[in-house]
Amino acid sequence: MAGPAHRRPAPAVLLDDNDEITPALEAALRAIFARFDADKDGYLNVTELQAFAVATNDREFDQDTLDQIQEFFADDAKLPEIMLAVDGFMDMYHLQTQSDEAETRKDLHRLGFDDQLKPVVTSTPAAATAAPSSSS
Ligand SMILES: [Ca+2]
Repeated sequence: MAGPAHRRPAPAVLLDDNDEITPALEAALRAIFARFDADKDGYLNVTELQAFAVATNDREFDQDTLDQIQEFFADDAKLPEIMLAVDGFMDMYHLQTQSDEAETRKDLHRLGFDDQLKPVVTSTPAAATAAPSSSS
């Protein structure tokens, strides 16, 4: 079938029929977690969480949000220190996506993923010169 050269496929599904995180979303979330786990210890501490918050929402988490993360998502074995493991990070996004999928999509865009949950390469000069620019 003839069509436009650049068809836009439907956005990737975030939750499957059982309301579970799809493999595509899980892969994106794991990549995001790894990006913000600056010291690579497998946890997001408060400093790393705040870097994530600023990148996603332009502001740090307030104390209420930190309290919720501590209560519901942080690793129990690390309390009272807030240490968010990747499983807790998944749970956090699972809940958010169930209640507000658009918010998760907005976060993913902010964090450099397209509708297909593929990383968007933006800032390397090589890619910029290789890709022909198109006016829209
Ligand atoms: Ca860390």
